[in-house]
Amino acid sequence: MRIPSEDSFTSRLRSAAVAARVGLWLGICFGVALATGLISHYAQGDSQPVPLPTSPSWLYQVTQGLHVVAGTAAIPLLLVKLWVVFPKLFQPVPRQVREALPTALERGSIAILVSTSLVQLTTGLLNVAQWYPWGFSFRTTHYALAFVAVGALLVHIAVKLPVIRDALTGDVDDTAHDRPNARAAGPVSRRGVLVLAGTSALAAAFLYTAGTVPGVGRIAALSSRSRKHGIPINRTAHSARVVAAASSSAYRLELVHGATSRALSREDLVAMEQRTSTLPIACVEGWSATGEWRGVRLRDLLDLIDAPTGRDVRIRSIQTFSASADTVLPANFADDDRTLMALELDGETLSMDHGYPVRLIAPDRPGVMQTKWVSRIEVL
Ligand SMILES: Nc1nc2c(c(=O)[nH]1)N[C@H]1C(S)=C(S)[C@@H](COP(=O)(O)O)O[C@H]1N2
Ligand SMILES: [Mo]
Repeated sequence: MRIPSEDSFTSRLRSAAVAARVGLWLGICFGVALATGLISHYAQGDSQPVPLPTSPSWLYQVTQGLHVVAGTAAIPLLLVKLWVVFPKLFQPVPRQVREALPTALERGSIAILVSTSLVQLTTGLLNVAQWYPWGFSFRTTHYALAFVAVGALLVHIAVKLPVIRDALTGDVDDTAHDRPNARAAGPVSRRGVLVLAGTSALAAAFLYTAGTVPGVGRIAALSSRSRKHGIPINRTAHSARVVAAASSSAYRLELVHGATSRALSREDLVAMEQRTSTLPIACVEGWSATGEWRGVRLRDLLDLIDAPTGRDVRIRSIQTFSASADTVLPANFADDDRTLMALELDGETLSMDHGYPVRLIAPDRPGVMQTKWVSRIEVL
């Protein structure tokens, strides 16, 4: 088989004018994904030097929804962009060292950009589909690679800036930056390619993440989950192996503050003053759903063990092997009046899959840290 040369690609659709426009949209998607991703990563950290706000309660729902929508929309855009610039892969390497070095740097940065982007988008996509076929921590890897991708993207933009500026200010049918051979008309116009790229980006984002939009969750293709009380179930009690302990009459919720401690049965919790909070669960995987939760205010429980306000609180689950099993609830979340140890959801006893006997529900908190099957609350 003969390796093609740059000149063997003759379509005038593979042009700087198209690449720059699709690249601009892709850049916007990456920017949104980076900003919202940093928020999510920070919110999931063990401690936040600057505390995040608890209001509005839907803020994380919006930022994480945007994160997944931006990432999903980027997939068709990246595919179109790669198709458009594909001939560049076959550009001859300059002979002179003086020219070869910048070319090598530029191509190196593009190789890094393309490969990290593909890994980021693929692993993100699988994450939304709740399929984790790898052995590394998704969050750590996704976070680290984001910086590599953005670094390479900045180099790429800097190198191409003159062409980008020209292409974006000129007409889409302008041929100034075309390769001399790229003269053949395509099956559609350049505008047609852009419309196609834009519509598939929107369609992908919608189909894949419709779970974030109230009311249309049921048509979400891969992000669909089984539901009870209209709220998806991310991990069942059975797969978390908590059924026996959660349904046992020996279950107690332990409250610990230094030497002071209490152990409450579910009946003890039911006997306390019950409060209602309407709050969303906003999963890092993009879906979110709002429920009416009823249960005991966390602050009321902390008062039982004389915990002062302003203290972080460690929340443990009956479940032992999970990122959600042991997390820290920052002080401003613990003291918020809406933060509950929920016993009911939408007027019914909490189902086993939603965290029976009792679960944490706090405003503006990543879903992954809304601990189900809570067994212990410790003041730090
Ligand atoms: N103990 C425990 N709590 C957990 C989880 C878990 O796997 N184990 N999953 C978390 C995740 S990722 C989300 S999005 C929410 C989902 O809550 P739901 O299943 O009631 O909708 O619970 C969180 N709490
Ligand atoms: Mo989640």
